[in-house]
Amino acid sequence: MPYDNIEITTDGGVAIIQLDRPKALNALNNKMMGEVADALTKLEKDDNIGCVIVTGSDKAFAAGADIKEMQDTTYLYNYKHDDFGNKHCAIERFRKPIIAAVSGYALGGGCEIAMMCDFIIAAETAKFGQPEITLGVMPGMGGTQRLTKAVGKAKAMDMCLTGRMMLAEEAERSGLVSRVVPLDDLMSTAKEAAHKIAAQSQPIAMMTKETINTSFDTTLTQGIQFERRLFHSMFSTHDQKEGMSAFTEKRKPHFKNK
Ligand code: DAK
Repeated sequence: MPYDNIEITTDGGVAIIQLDRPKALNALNNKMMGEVADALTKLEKDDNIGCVIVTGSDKAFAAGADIKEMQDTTYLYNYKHDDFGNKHCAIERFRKPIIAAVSGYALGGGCEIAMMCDFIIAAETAKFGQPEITLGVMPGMGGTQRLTKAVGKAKAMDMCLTGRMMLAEEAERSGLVSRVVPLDDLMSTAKEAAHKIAAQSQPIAMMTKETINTSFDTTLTQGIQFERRLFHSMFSTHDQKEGMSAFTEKRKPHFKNK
């Protein structure tokens, strides 16, 4: 899969999407977002892939949307085309587990893309921020909503209104990231987590992700009902029988994704 702005590598059941515009600190332009969307569409169809990692460089996960590309666009252009909007939805819509491995700047759209992933593993060098207000705009890919749900109103208001950055330690304390590790350990930690996920039953992992995400859009009662229905449905799978048999037989399960 040759792309100009991202690199894809696979390692067993894990695919890594590396954002690769180093001269612009991985600023997200239309082409890059199109490539990410295309890659995710293919990875979702690829039965061998059970988990995806999105990462950047040591210096920048992504320093936001490409300001130079968007500065002269107009309201009508953005409203009619919504290129960026449609493309970023590929990450939101991706149904398999997806992890963001963040080092350096994750700003603006970069922070928003990381938050679209299922969880974020951060290097000690990570810096998160929604500095759009300093450009005369505000977050436009879900930042006002996802950041608030992740870190609460006080910190979301603080970050979006002042544009300040949050370092890795504060991000972990606030619930934005699941783990912070030394930079040298970032990719090995992310890969270990991704391999662990890819070794599980794919449909069960997808249903688990879908169920957790449902909690953001529904009442507790409806969410619990949704969980119970999917839980019941899991007993129609081979992998439930295999997982429980393996436990009682004291062996490793061999999931078949069915
Ligand atoms: N866009 C374009 N170029 C960028 C960039 C960006 N976001 N960030 C950095 N670069 C470029 C710089 O212009 C510079 O290029 P040259 O001048 O060398 O050609 C190169 O990357 C290196 O950057 P610096 O020289 O500035 O590096 P420093 O280490 O001094 O500073 C920095 C690093 C990350 C603190 C700084 O670069 C910075 O403040 N960058 C901008 C951060 C930012 O404001 N990000 C938010 C962007 S707005 C939408 C929805 C959402 C969005 C857009 C559309 N729709 C639904 C349509 C999202 C908007 C945003 O994300």
